[in-house]
Amino acid sequence: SKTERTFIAVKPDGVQRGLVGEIIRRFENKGYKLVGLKLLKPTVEQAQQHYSDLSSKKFFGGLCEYFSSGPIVGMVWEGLGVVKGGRVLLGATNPADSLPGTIRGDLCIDVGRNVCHGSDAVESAEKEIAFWFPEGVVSYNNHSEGQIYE
Ligand code: DAT
Ligand code: MG
Repeated sequence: SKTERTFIAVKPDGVQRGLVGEIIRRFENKGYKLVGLKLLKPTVEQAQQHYSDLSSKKFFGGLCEYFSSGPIVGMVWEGLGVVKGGRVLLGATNPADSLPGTIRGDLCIDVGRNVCHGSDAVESAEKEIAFWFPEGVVSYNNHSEGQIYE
């Protein structure tokens, strides 16, 4: 449905490298609707919770250290198929495999510094949105909706 939502984050490397606007631009240009946005510095505990599914991986410690090393921009985007479509905009997890035209394919090199996060399923998106936006998201009418959807 048009109200499907996903959690997208610009990771600390993306913020430090000045890529926030570039990443937001790609979601805006696609036609997705921004319903949540905040700059925050995750604690290590928040990073561990966010990535809890990966706690058995050997890179988990480094991943959580990196994710909590500086501010991130957390966002909630809404639109038809936005969870899968958001992952398409991000590109493959490892930038070595991400196609040109994707955020990771165009903007980064190392899997451990891949500039952005995107929920991988509707269910995990709901969990991540509740975790990072416990206060809820913003409700408003998008004046372009009739131009984006038939
Ligand atoms: P994604 O971010 O595409 O959902 P993931 O959930 O499998 O990928 O992993 C989360 C993050 O962990 C990923 O963005 C970068 C890091 N990561 C994944 N695999 C890694 C690896 N083999 N070595 C180092 N970091 C890795
Ligand atoms: Mg993931």
